[in-house]
Amino acid sequence: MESVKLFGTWFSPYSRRVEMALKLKGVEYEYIEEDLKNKSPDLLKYNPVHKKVPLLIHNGKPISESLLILEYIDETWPGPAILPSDPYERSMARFWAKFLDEKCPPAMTRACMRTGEEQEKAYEEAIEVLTFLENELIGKKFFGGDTIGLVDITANLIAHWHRFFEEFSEIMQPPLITKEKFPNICEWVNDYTNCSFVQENLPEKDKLAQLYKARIQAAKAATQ
Ligand SMILES: N[C@@H](CCC(=O)N[C@@H](CS)C(=O)NCC(=O)O)C(=O)O
Repeated sequence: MESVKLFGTWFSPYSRRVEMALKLKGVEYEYIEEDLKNKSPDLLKYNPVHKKVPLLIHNGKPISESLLILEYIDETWPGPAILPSDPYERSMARFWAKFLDEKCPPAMTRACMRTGEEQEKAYEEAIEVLTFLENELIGKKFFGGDTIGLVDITANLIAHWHRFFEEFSEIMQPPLITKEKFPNICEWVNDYTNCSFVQENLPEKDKLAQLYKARIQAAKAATQ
């Protein structure tokens, strides 16, 4: 009997990516909610390098790092493909997924949470990053084409989490993601969040809003 365990945290866009991929493939799994302030012995044992969620344990074998887990899921279970089969398209999907991880969170969170010159610089960086993504969506419904793929799953932060940063960051004027500036991204957010397996795996709005409100206030208090 196959055993699939996922160690995650409800508010983590990284662990939600893995849940989306497992749901997309129809894989049954046991979900274990981690308290990141008091990490479980299993998390420390099976992810000793990073000590982070998500952590997938398949038949006793651990896999960490969300992008690697997504590829593992795609190669292990049948069902809708997460990565394209064409080698060039595969490498492009990996390129944009890596770009999203490396470039988006730093610029977008600093644009919402910092002040003064640092915030202005991060805002400009975030516009640049989002413009690349806007152009990637020209003529496409999803980053993956007609269906959701690796880049769409990776971009869940932009689709859901980002709006809470914007909402509670009074310093972010003008707003970052608008229909006027990024029409393709806004349409993508709508199509993406309307897919049932995505919707089922997004954290509850009010709970997430409270968490980010508290984080943004704490970040502001620390800089005053
Ligand atoms: N690069 C990792 C990032 C995962 C990550 O940052 N996880 C956070 C939760 S959102 C975590 O476990 N943090 C615990 C810590 O930093 O001690 C991935 O893609 O899986």
